Amino acid sequence: MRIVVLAGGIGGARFLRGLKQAVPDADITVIGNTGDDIHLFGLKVCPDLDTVMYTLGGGINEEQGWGRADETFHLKEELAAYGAGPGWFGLGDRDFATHIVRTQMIGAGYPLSAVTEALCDRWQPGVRLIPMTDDRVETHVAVVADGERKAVHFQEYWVRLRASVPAEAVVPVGAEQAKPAPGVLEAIAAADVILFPPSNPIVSVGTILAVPGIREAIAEAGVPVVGLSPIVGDAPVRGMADKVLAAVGVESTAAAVAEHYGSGLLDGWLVDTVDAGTVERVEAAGIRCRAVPLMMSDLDATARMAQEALALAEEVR
Ligand code: GDP
Ligand code: FO1
Ligand code: CA
Repeated sequence: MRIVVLAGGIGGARFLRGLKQAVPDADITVIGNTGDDIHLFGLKVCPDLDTVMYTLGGGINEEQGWGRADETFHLKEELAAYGAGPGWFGLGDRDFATHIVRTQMIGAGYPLSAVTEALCDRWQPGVRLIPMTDDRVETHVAVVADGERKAVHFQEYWVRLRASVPAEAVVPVGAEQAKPAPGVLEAIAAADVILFPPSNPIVSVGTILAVPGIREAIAEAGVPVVGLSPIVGDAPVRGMADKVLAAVGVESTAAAVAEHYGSGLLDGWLVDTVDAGTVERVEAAGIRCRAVPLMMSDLDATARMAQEALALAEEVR
């Protein structure tokens, strides 16, 4: 079975671990969000691609959900001693090596998709990981801080400001001009099923869908498209989805997120059992909906979520 998954970072990566356990023989292609990417110290950092690669490859810091296990921060401390910032972004020594290799290869002329493939040669994530685009896309968030309206990089909004100020708009800068990376549209066209993991619907899946051609290819693939809600009990399980949903005028409920994707894109939607009361509302929007446990508390629970998503895909096929 050929499965295509549109993934952000932690939510996407953890779901993928469960999916791999649920269907070990599946041929899984992951289209990764690159809107979170940031250039720091002359290096290109791709948090969501790295989170997927490290999580599936066994190198992730499990408690944190991002960055490397067994990490140290000597380089960051040395940079800070020179006054070289930003100090608010925690790049570890082991992680730095990834960004150095990536930046070196990009400088040598390789596209990000080829670089990601090379990095995955080491990590062997057991899926084909493709960035949504080889072009530069950066999510910016419009905020009002100190009485002034300004746009900040998504990482600055999330990591430096801790999403403590309201987001007024979310803009995937560069997305309109971006082209899907080689292999993205081909994987979608060849898929037997397309899954939206419980990733952020705005700054993860939404950014991938903002690359011209990707949304259209999914809608036209003619195969079941099934998503799992990242919103449980009217709040994100972790992260700032509520803040960025508010910025686009979508309430933080599992049903509203399904409606935001819409029946033109989604065929099936899983909500958590605590949100069973919203199943009818989602179905009224033309999207088949089931309530099942959606907490990725351990690998087995996550594998069951993946099984439920695939079962729903068969129902709507
Ligand atoms: P990020 O790029 O690291 O923010 O990760 P993603 O975009 O892939 O996923 C973030 C989303 O995952 C958040 O909106 C969370 O609510 C959701 N999430 C995290 N853990 C769980 C879980 O156990 N169950 C569900 N349903 N959603 C989760
Ligand atoms: N998240 C943080 O909350 N603080 C950090 O200092 C931080 C550093 C960091 C470095 C590399 C990397 O791949 C991810 C990192 N993240 C950090 C996570 C990153 O902000 C993610 O993009 C968000 O969690 C949302 O996707
Ligand atoms: Ca992300």
